[in-house]
Amino acid sequence: MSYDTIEFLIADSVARLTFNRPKKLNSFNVEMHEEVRSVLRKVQRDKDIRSLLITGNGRGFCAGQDLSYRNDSTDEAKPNLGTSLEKYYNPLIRMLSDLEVPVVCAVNGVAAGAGANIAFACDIVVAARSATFIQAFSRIGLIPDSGGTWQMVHSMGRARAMALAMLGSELSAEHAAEWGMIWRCVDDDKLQQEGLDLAKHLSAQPTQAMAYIKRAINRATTNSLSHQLDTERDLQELAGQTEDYLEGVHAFLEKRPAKFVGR
Ligand code: T3D
Repeated sequence: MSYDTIEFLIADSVARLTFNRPKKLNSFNVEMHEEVRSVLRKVQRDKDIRSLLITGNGRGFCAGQDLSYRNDSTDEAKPNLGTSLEKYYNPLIRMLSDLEVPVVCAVNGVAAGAGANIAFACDIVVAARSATFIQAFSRIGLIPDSGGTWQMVHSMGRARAMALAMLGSELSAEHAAEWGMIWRCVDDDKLQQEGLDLAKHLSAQPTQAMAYIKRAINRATTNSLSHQLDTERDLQELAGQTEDYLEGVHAFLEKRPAKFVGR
């Protein structure tokens, strides 16, 4: 299938989604939302896909909402941005967070507005050293959305979150890594290989355990310790019933590398 606003490839159990509106710094219009949603559904359904890599074409990763589609608003006919979030951005963030395969994000350039928060919603984020993250919302009279307020407060703390949101200042990839927003940054020319290597590595891991790890870590941000212990018990019970757990134990005892099948 071909797409107008994205590229989508599957090879060796790794799906690769590339935002592809480079002249607009890969900002989102409705068509792009629909295409992205359709491939995320495919990733969720297709049990042969065991990891997802997201990146962008051109010099930007994603500049959030395409503002040229907001240009015709007048005092009489303002777009309802709550509806836009409910219909497009919130389902996208929920899908990324609920996907049962690891999602690697390779941030190739500026990630602004919802674009930054889409990156932060992925599971392992690597960024090119020259990439920047900008909560650009306040620059146009909006508040961070697409989970940005939640992600920032949980990862970098209230003081930094408040300043970034209010000032709309650029956060360098290096600071994003230091502040716990992303896994790490790498030299620009190493980024795509690094992202692909991570996605390939993850696609050979025990996929069910990856899904349970994701669920446990995501729940830990809001659960009490007691509740989290229950969550770990329930998910460990499920992990212990997988073929991959048996394989992992056998491989360890036989002193050989494990060959996980994702079940
Ligand atoms: O509306 C709703 O549905 C609610 C949901 C909102 C979610 C949001 O994401 S709101 C926030 C929207 N995004 C922004 O406010 C960011 C806008 N972009 C920028 O501030 C800057 O472009 C950047 C800081 C990201 C990068 O700056 P710079 O100087 O490197 O690039 P540039 O020259 O500004 O942009 C390059 C081109 O991309 C340019 O087009 P041109 O002049 O070469 O034809 C620019 O207009 C275009 N572009 C960049 N971002 C957007 C965009 N076009 C439309 N929408 C964009 N968001």
